[in-house]
Amino acid sequence: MPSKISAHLRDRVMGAEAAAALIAPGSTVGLSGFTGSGYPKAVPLALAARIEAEHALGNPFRVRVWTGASTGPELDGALAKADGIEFRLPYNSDPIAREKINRGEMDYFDMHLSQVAPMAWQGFLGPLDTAVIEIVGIRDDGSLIPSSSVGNNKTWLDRADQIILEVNRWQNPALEGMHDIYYGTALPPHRVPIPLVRPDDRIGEAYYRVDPAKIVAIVETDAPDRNLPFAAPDAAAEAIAGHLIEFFRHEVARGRLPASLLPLQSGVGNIANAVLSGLVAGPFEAMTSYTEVIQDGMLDLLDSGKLLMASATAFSLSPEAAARLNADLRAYRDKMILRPQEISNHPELIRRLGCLAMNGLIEADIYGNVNSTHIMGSRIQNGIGGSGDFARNAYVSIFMTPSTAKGGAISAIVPQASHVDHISQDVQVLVTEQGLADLRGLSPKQRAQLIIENCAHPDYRPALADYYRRARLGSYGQQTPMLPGEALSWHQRFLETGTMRM
Ligand code: 0RQ
Repeated sequence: MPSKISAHLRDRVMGAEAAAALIAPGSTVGLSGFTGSGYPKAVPLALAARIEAEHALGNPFRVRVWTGASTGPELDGALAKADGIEFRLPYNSDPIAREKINRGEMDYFDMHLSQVAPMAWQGFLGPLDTAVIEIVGIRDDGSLIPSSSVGNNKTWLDRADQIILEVNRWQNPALEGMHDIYYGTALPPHRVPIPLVRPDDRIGEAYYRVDPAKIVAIVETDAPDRNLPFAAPDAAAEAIAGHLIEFFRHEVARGRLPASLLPLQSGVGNIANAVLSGLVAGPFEAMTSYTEVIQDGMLDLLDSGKLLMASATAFSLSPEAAARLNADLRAYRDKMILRPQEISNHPELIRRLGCLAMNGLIEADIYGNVNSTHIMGSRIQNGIGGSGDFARNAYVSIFMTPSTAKGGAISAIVPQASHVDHISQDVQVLVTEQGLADLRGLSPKQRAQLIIENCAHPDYRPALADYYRRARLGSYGQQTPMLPGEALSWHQRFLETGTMRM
């Protein structure tokens, strides 16, 4: 099937190499892509090849990369491997880029996803030279049909000096009409309320607007999204899902949640996906979702009829789920809305809708400060992503994790978090396979007792209780008792011996 490209732009169709040649060394490139969907698949590869060729000649060539969130091996992987990324924002999960960042060879600004587009508009991030955006097609009126993620595409198209489009035939034409691109954002002092009051409200347009004069290249592609398999839920994930469903049931019984719950936000990772699958068997009906990505568990929930609709900015599916979705996209289309990430993650909307935020973590301390990003305080895993947008503004902010990592050598509950993404005020419920700690309304000392008793692994519980008891005796202050010389000793022990165990 030929690509859908309006006739008046056909003269700008070219190969990926010719398009990549239009990107200058040292320039800033804003690319589409969010959790492995909707990213350009040909131009970044061609750019990486060009960078490698220039490096072989001894010529410096790196670019600054802005995206929606994580992308795929053809983008972050290839450019990082070519040593072609000088600076990157926001969320990254590519292993090669992660390695470069952790070796100090690539600068990375890990920022709240809702803030990327506004900050670009505010001029805080500097100028944007080129946008490289995957789309499904170009309509006769010049508007663009969005692909499987929206991310920051609207902003990159608006802000960039020049635009390269990748029209991907692999993407399902039935995506057309699924998107809701809101053009009502403005800079202070001209901001007005965003008129979205239900997760299924449509407040924008189904297409991107674009200035045709800025389109310098159109590249046709036919390549799949990076769809990674999810691990089948293990016993820990199932236990976490069980505790959470019991908590929701209790909240409904107390009249603190409606029987259909409130719009669900579910984070990235296997645990979050397992919780969604757990809700398929749970007692709640007529649920909705206002979240960042639609993952396998969300599709299962839609199929079960228990979830009425899902609003997000991107798909994040396993290959099987992507095939299932694509085979029947028209049937799903009325139940899904993809929006710009500044809207899917907007604090105003998350607070208004009263989202139930459920996110994974790396470690939490006994007071409920959460580290989502840095292993042993310094090595980046992925990034804060949208977890901060949702956690601070949620109706209930829930974090969940297995109580240990690396085969039990690491306790996910520690005396002090080695890095803090979410302060204790933004962490209201903590869940591990051991149990759930409802921290709402509790003082730091009350939180510590509950977290140690309910969430810590039995192998680490006595040592945590002992630390806390001694901190109560020897701390400088008694609001949040701590022993500064010992608080990070568990991490130091791991670095020296390979385990946090005594
Ligand atoms: O490493 O792959 O090398 O074994 O971290 O851990 O257990 O697979 O967990 O997939 O649920 O991800 C926080 C990373 C959890 C994710 C995080 C190691 C562990 C493994 C992954 P290996 P798991 P998950 C909001 C959602 C931030 C962004 C966000 C994340 C790897 O949830 O990136 O929330 N969150 N966005 O071994 C050392 C520890 C560890 C540890 C785990 N304590 N110490 N290593 N690991 N805990 C936006 C949306 O709505 C999408």
